[in-house]
Amino acid sequence: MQTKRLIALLSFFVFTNTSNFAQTKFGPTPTKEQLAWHDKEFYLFMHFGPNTFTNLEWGHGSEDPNVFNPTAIDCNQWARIAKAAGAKGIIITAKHHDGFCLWPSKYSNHTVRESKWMNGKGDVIRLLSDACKKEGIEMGVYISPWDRNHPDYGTPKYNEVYIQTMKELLTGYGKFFELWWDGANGEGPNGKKQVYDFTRFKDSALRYQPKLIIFSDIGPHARWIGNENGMINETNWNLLDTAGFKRGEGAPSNDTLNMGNYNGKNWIGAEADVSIRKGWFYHPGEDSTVKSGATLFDLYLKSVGRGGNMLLNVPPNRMGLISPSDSSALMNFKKIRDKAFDQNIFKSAKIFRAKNSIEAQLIHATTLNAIVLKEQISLGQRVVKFELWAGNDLNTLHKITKGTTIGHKRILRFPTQQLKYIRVKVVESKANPMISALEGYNITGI
Ligand code: FUL
Repeated sequence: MQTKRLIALLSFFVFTNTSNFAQTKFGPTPTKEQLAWHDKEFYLFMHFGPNTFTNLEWGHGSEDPNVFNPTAIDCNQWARIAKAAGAKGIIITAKHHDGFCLWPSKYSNHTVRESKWMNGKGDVIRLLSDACKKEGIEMGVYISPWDRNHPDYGTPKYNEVYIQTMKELLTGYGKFFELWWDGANGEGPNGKKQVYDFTRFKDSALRYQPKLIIFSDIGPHARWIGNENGMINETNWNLLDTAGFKRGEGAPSNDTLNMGNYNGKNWIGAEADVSIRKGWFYHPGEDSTVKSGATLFDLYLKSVGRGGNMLLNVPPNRMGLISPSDSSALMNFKKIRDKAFDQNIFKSAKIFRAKNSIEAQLIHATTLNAIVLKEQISLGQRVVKFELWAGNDLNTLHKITKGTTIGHKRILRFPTQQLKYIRVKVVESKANPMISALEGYNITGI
């Protein structure tokens, strides 16, 4: 027994450092901007516009601009709440499908300028970008390609209008971290058919803001997860094949979007969008549907905890404020996250690395029920399958649980137990596993 133990220990000491392994990239890797985007993990989405006042989810584009009339708008409140909730930014519907622009666009007659709000002198995008800068959080814009108002929609001219519209936003308000393209087009069989020039859209957007992350069904930088419930598959490859696919109807299957492609040719991380309420826009009748902090935490585990980002929609109400029920759910969510990940039990543990494993050795057996793993994704995503072995004697470790991909972050929970030795064995990997973090937690009360 003693000899076996010695050999086991020695083999760990030989490989106590990843620098023993080749630091070469494997397969597609993220850009610098994508790496920074992965690290954001959690940010807010805000759907706001005429629908907020008309109780619709998809406005027709023929609404009287005067319906848009928030009585006490305070974008500082939005940004303050986002910051306090630990969100790294806010992405707003600058233009949703109804075509209404939350800024006074020169390229539309359906904007805040045509409304009575602030005597037509208001600009929500300006207010929000000032507020985000003040709070030190980032901002992104949702500019719906589908436009039910613009007279040029359905003709080649619209592509130019769309580019000019993007240009106004991307050059007039400072840096945005993300541009959001949804895939919806509900015109139906007899509706207008727009042939979008997405290649020009992408090239133009990146000319105006080269560091932008562009989100859509198929990226190019971040992808939809194939559902709006905020849940990513436990197996989540940041890789996607996009050749031959389109946004919207021609997109890869929802299952593929939910888990990526094992051998995908492009690095396109998963962003899980979900609303704190039933709908995307605020509706007074949905006040009772606000998700609790505990439900949001569960979604966090199923998005950020599965290597993706969480984009949580918190729609401002008719006053132009985040409702108290929504902000208190957000604060609870933050409290739960902070408590869960406050104490990394492995902080003072000895960490041993071998070629295909990483192990934490604690001084005493300690109660725990979760681990957090990270892969060094700058070198590519590699781990296919791993197992968690643990116990209180190195010779009799038992298998506690298992997982598949890791990527940016994997949070794995298991039944609460007292453990001294915790070993993550990579049982399948595309190349040398590059695990950059192993943390241990005891998550209680949730
Ligand atoms: C979809 C839109 O059709 C919904 O209205 C909402 O904006 C959602 C986030 O994206 O494509």
